Amino acid sequence: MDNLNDILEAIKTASIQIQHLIAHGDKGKSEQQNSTGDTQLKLDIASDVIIEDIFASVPSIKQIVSEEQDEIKYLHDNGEYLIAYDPLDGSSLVDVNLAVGSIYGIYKNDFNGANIIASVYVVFGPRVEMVVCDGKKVELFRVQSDNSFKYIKDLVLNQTGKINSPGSTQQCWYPHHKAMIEDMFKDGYILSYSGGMVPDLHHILLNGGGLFSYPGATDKPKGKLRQLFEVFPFALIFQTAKGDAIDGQKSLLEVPTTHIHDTAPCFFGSNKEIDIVKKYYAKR
Ligand code: FDP
Repeated sequence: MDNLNDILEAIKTASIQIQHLIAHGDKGKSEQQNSTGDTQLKLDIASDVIIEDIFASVPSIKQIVSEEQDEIKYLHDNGEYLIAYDPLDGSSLVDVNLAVGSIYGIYKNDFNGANIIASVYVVFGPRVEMVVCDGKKVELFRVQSDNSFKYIKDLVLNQTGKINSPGSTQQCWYPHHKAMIEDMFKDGYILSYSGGMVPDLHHILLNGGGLFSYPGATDKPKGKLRQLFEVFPFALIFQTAKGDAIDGQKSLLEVPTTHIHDTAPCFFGSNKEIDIVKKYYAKR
């Protein structure tokens, strides 16, 4: 990750500022909506400004695009990296004091799944933790009392796990999806779903396995989670951690992107659970 070190340092600096903002900043709603139509919280906007200001001083960054904005921004002509980020995923959970996170996908040449080369996410929970993936390994770091990030361990998934984390509105699930989730519970899987993608996926990674799903459904046939900011960064992490990430059949990193805010149905998990998804989705 050597040539990405400046970016990693920038993310660390931004994360410490965002941590302070979450703890002490204004939690109210703004007057603005983002391009997906969500009313932005003042925390979303302030986190976005923190990250953009810090990335603006990193010469290796060519372009950035934020989940909170409509357009790609051009930073440094000679930069090599393109970064798509969600400054504060699950921000509405701050009000009820649940964990939230920031997600960063680092791309080369173009924003699409085939070009993602690294990803980082930061969980703001009882502790602040950062997970870094360079496509070869997945490393966990934890923020210390002096705001430094201490390496804890590499994250590797087992072949199977216990957690089932099923997203989207149940009454909108297609029958094959409903059958799959119900059969998994009958087989002994345990429900875990906080409504924040970052802590929900972090839980599976730290527990060594399970399944997180946000499927296509009758209300949202292409799912809800955004490819560039949420889906591809976690797909790289799950694949590198010896699990997998699919859209129901194929690898999520093969899903084409035609617009920066495109979404995709998505399934992240350990290998046994991803095989279960393939089996039920082949039957549909
Ligand atoms: P949120 O809308 O609260 O920002 O990215 C969107 C996200 O949260 C994910 O973090 C989370 O997994 C998902 O939406 C939750 O969606 P549902 O409310 O439909 O369960």
